[in-house]
Amino acid sequence: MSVVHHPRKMLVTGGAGFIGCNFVRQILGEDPELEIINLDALTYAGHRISLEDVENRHSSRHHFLQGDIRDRKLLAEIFERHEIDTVVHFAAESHVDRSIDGPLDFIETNVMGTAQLLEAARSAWKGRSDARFHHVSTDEVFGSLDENGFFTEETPYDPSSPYSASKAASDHLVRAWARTYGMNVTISNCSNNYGPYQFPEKLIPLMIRNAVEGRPLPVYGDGSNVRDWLYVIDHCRAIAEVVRKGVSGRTYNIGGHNEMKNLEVVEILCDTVDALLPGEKPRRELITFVKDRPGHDQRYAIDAGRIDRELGWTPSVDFEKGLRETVRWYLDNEGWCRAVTEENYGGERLGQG
Ligand code: NAD
Ligand code: TDX
Repeated sequence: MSVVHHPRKMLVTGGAGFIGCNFVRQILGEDPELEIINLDALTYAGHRISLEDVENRHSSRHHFLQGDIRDRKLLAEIFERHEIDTVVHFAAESHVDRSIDGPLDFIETNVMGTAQLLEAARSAWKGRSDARFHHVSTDEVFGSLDENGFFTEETPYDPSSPYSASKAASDHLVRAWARTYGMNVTISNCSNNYGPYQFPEKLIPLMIRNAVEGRPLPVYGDGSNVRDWLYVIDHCRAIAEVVRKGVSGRTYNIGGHNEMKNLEVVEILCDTVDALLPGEKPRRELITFVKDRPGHDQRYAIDAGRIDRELGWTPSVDFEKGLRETVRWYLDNEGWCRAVTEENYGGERLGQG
């Protein structure tokens, strides 16, 4: 049934990570009546510094709590004390390469953590239909495409990596809680995000950083793998639409209409860095082909027709513009990059199995 949902007390999990911090910043700016409890364990990927401006600007409506989604007692206290009416669940281990090196953390957080959160919501909400649980997921649950076709909401699940298998499991749990307990849930599966505050282990920020510092740009395999790039601000707008207007029990695919081979992405990045920060040699010379990722999905492409038809959402930021903004943001925020990586990531290759 289509009923507009008005979030008032929102529990955001993983709101100190890349997409979560952008979401919190955006939705608090848009909705002056919304209050957010931001629960994040601050793993290597989550940093308070990504929320500095949010905490200054919205101190009365943004409450940060450091804690783990697997901590059921903490969750119960949060639901009770803050009278949560909406959950937007981002918290996850999110990097495919790390899931190849150490899959169990992914099962713990992505599967068990989601189950704990669902149970906490079920027990606090007791069948309320006006409280909503939104689960943020990925197109990687659908596996890999060859050169044809798109993932729709009906595409069968066929995950390849421990990361995508754990996200697939969490999607199934959310649907099961809707069918079995009547919980009001929505799910979104989106393509690769890029933009400000992304931890520099992922392709785009890693390449920007390496290009700026004159280090090799490691392209896996022959660089022909295709991803559909979505600007994080567009993604956050889509999530807000689904939370407010999505049909209970329904899944929405979110994509950028922007398929590109990895090698092309890296080349455009090199040219963008060259234009904004001219160097002695073209950065394309730093491109280095390296051993492929085990189980590397060849192509992802999203059919985002449902969210367009039903909720009127389409991506608005074109890739070259989004990438320019992103490169500029990383150039202007080298201090952020240093702060989030200094203790735990030096740009080394991850995920060789
Ligand atoms: P991220 O790794 O940048 O952030 C994840 C956040 O979750 C971090 O702040 C981390 O501290 C927190 N966290 C991890 N384990 C936790 C735990 N046990 N308890 C509480 N907090 C915990 O990830 P992201 O890129 O912002 O992704 C957010 C969500 O979106 C994830 O669920 C991911 O699967 C999904 N997603 C991401 C992309 C993408 O391109 N980045 C694409 C599709 C879907
Ligand atoms: O150094 C690299 N070289 C390279 O060629 C890295 C880090 C990646 N790659 C390739 C692998 C992928 O084909 O670039 C592509 C993008 O890689 P990632 O940035 O690691 O993203 P991906 O594996 O596609 O997963 C991302 O999108 C879906 C997010 O990390 C997931 O959280 C999300 O669910």
